[in-house]
Amino acid sequence: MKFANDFLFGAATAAYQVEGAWNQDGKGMSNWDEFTKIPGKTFNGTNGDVAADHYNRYKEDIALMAEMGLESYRFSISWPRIFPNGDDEINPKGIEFYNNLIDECLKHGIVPFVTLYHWDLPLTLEKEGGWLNKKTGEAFVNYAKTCFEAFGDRVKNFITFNETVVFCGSGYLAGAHPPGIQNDVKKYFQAIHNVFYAHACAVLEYKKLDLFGEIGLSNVFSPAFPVTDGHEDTLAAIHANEYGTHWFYDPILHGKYPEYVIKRLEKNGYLPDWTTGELKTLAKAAPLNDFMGLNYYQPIRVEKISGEVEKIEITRENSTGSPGNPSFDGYYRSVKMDDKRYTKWDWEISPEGFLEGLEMLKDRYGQIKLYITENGLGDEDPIIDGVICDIPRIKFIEEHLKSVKEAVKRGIHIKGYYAWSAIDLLSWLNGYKKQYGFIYIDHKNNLERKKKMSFHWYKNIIETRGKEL
Ligand code: 8VR
Repeated sequence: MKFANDFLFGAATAAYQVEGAWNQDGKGMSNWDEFTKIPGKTFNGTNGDVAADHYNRYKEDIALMAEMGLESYRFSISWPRIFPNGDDEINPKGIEFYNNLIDECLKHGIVPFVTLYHWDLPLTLEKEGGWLNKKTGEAFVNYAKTCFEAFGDRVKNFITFNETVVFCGSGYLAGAHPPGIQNDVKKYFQAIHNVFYAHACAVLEYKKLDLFGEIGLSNVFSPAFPVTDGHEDTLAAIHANEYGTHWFYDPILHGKYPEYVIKRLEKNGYLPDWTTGELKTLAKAAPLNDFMGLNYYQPIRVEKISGEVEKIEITRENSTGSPGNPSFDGYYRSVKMDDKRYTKWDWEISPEGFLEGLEMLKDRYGQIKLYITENGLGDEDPIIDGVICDIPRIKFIEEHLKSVKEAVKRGIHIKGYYAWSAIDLLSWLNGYKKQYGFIYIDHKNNLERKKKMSFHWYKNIIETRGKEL
């Protein structure tokens, strides 16, 4: 079986991680421009000031993507490039840059797939309370509308938000992302709701414009599985899926939050402040949502915690996806298992968990249109005689594409696959050490681009539409 001709083989990036040019052409400061300069927050103090300098070298990069045969490029727009202060004045140079980037993609027959919010919030808005302030949501909708009007004639796929669980969880529970707040559960749930309400409003605005494209959101997809089939661990997995998956998918796809979680949040005083009007808007926007983007890296394995709740010691390392943390309410703990495979950063490698998770999603949400908007392997790629031998990455993507193929065969509606990442880029907290790309960036040699082994491999997969998988 081959992948259908309208299935998109793509790759992704995010503005802060690739663009650099942090203060070029009138761009405003983002929360990340500030946060990465605080000592101890990132690996070796790395930041995105220059990153891969994609802002200045996008033509070269798109040409390489075209050479690889890429059918679609998922990138994000930097909000502070468009609105340096978050709202009020538009920066025409920002609009111009993304017009050029989009046109460059189209020139090469690459479908631009645009994320509006991949975590770089205008600093002015962060200072006024960030996602806890409902004004940020209003500013987002204005920014989104500006993008729809400026780019919506050529961009037919918009993702509003990338991984709400990560920027809210890392921002208000782990303190590892801006605004760097730790263990504030109430704020965590409030921020998530404000984001989802902004998403719903943006969807409604988009539909008003009749641009005949599609709009959706990208969520982390990390299905939870119990470590044993015992009753307690099974309960732990139900609990984890309710808080980690349903809480993030239900409001988008069903237009309401899951009862199970609402009840518990009410009891603990964590329920967000929301209005009936906001809840109605979620319900109104849900059926207009065209697709769901899934960022799949790993499942989580969980066990029920019995007895005393352990204190969560948050470090930069354990806040970025590796197992070992109890849930914030001390109900379950994520664990590393002896019989599973892990990356160098302790992320589990599980194409089986991917497939099983996709079945779980189908059971709950039915036949919704899905895009795999991220999937990939973070590694330190060996260079042997000048060749970047990223064989583990090839293996990783191959195994996961096989799961996608099998899912499609079973009737799951997946319309595209975006490897994370198109080119090597800045990892938010792990610097340039953790690589994901098909294209290597030589930081010692003027950011020169080099094709990795996976570049050639992916080119062949695309050319043959995954026939051999
Ligand atoms: C996703 C994010 C993306 C990347 C990839 C890989 C990190 C990284 C944490 O959660 O959307 O921006 O972020 O995962 O991992 O290393 O930068």
